[in-house]
Amino acid sequence: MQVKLVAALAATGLFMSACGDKDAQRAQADANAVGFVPPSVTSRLDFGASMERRFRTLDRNADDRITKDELPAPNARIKAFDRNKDGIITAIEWSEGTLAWFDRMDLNRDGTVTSEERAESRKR
Ligand SMILES: [Ca+2]
Ligand SMILES: [Ca+2]
Repeated sequence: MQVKLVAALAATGLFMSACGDKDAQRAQADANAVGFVPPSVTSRLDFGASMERRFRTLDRNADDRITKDELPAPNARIKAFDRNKDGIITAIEWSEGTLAWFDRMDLNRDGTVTSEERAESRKR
């Protein structure tokens, strides 16, 4: 009797969590469909750190420079980081460029970029 009850509860639990997953998946699919991005706040430090990781990923031969062959696709924003226009983005050009980009998005200059600021800067 006891065992049966536990099994029944476990089965119910499994059933419910399966349902929950489905609901979450559907919610995610709906969100993707309308291009919804959950509200977020990004600090300058976090942004810098994630851009640093991005640089390391792009710099496949780890020579602290992103060369044309390391760029996934022609990208106007990344090209603009190349201040001396030698076709190579150095680690310094990258960090200055990405932080300047962050500062342009940080409309109220409080050191964080909210999803609203991000959306607003995309419109400009
Ligand atoms: Ca490189
Ligand atoms: Ca350069």
